[in-house]
Order: sequence, then structure tokens, then C-alpha cells
Amino acid sequence: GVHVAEKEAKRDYQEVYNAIATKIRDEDEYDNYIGYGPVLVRLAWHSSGTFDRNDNSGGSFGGTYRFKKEMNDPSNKGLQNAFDFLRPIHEQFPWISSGDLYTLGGVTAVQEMMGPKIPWRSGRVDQPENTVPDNGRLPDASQGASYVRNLFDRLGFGDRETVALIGAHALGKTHYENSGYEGPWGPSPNVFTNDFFVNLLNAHWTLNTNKKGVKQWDNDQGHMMLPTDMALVKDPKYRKLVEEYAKDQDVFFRDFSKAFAKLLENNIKFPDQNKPHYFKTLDEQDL
Ligand code: DDH
Repeated sequence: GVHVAEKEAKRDYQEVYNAIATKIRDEDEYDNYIGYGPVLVRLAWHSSGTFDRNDNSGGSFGGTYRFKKEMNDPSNKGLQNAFDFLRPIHEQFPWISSGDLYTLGGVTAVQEMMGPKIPWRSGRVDQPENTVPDNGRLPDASQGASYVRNLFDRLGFGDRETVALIGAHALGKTHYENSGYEGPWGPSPNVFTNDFFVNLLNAHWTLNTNKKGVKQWDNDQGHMMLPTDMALVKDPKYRKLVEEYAKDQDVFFRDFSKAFAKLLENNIKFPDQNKPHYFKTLDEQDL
């Protein structure tokens, strides 16, 4: 009816994008001036990365991160900051679903941090608490290449997509209080680049046991790598891809965009007429 059509017409996702992007720009002091970009990318990933293609459970569709059981998954420590950041946005745009908001937050953050355009589709629908997936589906950073390969296979990703996705570790940092690891991966944690791959190949890494008793790789610039990151240069198939992305940012941007869009849409059947949005950055709108 007319009401539905009118309501639909008011669903301007670029407006939501702009509200998120403006708040990222305004609240730039978060996490010692890294800002909210990285933690928003991580929320988009963790709210999608529960997917299991064996039984089609989990994934971003139901917006189930909002329930305590998922929020309190030890793997999700620190993401409360992203949730709290998005709360006033959700009050401003109450018509957007939780799953759409969490994924759009990540898309906005990647683009505003000068990353590639990410095609994004709307239409996720909040699902009840009994659909929250069990804890423990998100990756354990202390593991090696075969673990990483199995986990990303569960999500429906091959080697190329896996390595591209983990390139998001150019962004943000690890925090003792969240994961037991500490430090940024590289020199520009709030700019989306292929630095993760460059740094992984070129820096001199030593394995240390940190103050929390956790093993991480460190270089002399104050950067770190997780054991799962280092697995990408130890495994010969992964290493080839790391070398390719280190050499060619454009290829990395193209592959990341495709793989991240797929991650955010895993397990969702969008109707054919539901075309992806390509959002303009604040810069492109002179805002
Ligand atoms: Fe990650 N990640 N991630 N990650 N991740 C952490 C932080 C960030 C793993 C472990 C950690 C991806 C894959 C993996 C981001 C994006 C992505 C932290 C630190 C750990 C630990 C949390 C903390 O202490 O605050 C592991 C293991 C994997 C793996 O796949 C093997 C992927 C695929 C992405 C993605 O976005 C596509 C981002 C961004 C951060 C920085 C967050 C922040 O607050 O800063």
C-alpha cells in the first residue's frame, strides 16, 4: 500500500552512511586518535563471521550481535565500543535493521579510511534470541595456516579471499584488555592500505611472550603480528598471495572489496531487484 511505499522511500541509506561517517570524523579521539573506523570494521566482520555453511546458521542477517550471549562471546571483547557508537545512529534511523546497521558501519568505515568502494545491500531482518549462534565460531589467533584455511572454508572462502580479508589488519590494533595481544600491525592504523602485506614481508619479526603471557610477533617499530597473521607467510600458497597484494594495491583493493561484500552477505538471499548501493564518501559530497 501507499504507506509501505512512502516508508520505503524514506529509507535513504546514504543518509545513514553520512551520519556514521560524520560521527567517525567528529569523535576522532577514540583509542588514542585512531578513531572508530577499525572497531566498526571489526564489528561488521564479527557479526557476519559466525556463519557456518554446513547448516546455514549464523551470519549478519538476524543482527544477533545485539543479544548478550553473542556480545559476551570472549572473541567479541572490545566491540561494545562500536555498538555504543552506533546506538545514537540507530535512534536517529529506527527503521534500519541491526544487521544492516552493523554491516553498513563497516562499509562506511572502510570507505572513509580511503579504502575501496564496497557494494552493500539492505534487507537484513532482526531475528529473535533463539537464533543466536553458539560462542566460539570466530578465529583463534594463536593458530596456524591449516586452522585458518578450515575456518575460512566454513565461511565459504578460498585462499585468495582469505588472505585479502585478513589484509584488514592494516587497521586498528590489538589491546591487552580485549584479546591478550598488544599493539598495531603497522604505521597508519586508520588508513586503509596494503601495508599489512608489505610489513609482513619486509619487517624483521621476533616471537615474544608478552606481559599477558601470550605469544606474539614484534618488530623494532612497535608493530605486531598474530600467529595467524604470520601463518600467511609460512604457508607457501598463502605467501604467494601476500606477495601479490604487497606489490599491487589495486589488486588488493579489488579483491578485498569483493570478499568483504560477500562476507557481509553470506547466507542471505537478496531479491533480484535489490541492487547494491555504492555510497559516496563525505569527501566526494564536499561534506
Ligand atoms: Fe582481526 N583481530 N582477526 N580481522 N581485526 C583483531 C583486531 C582486528 C583475528 C584476530 C584479531 C580479521 C581476521 C582475524 C580486524 C579485522 C579483521 C584482534 C585484536 C584480534 C585478536 C582485538 C583487540 O584486542 O582489540 C584473527 C585470528 C583473524 C583470522 O581470520 C585468522 C578479518 C577477516 C577482518 C576483517 O575486517 C575482514 C580489525 C579491523 C581489527 C582492529 C580492531 C580495533 O579495535 O582496532
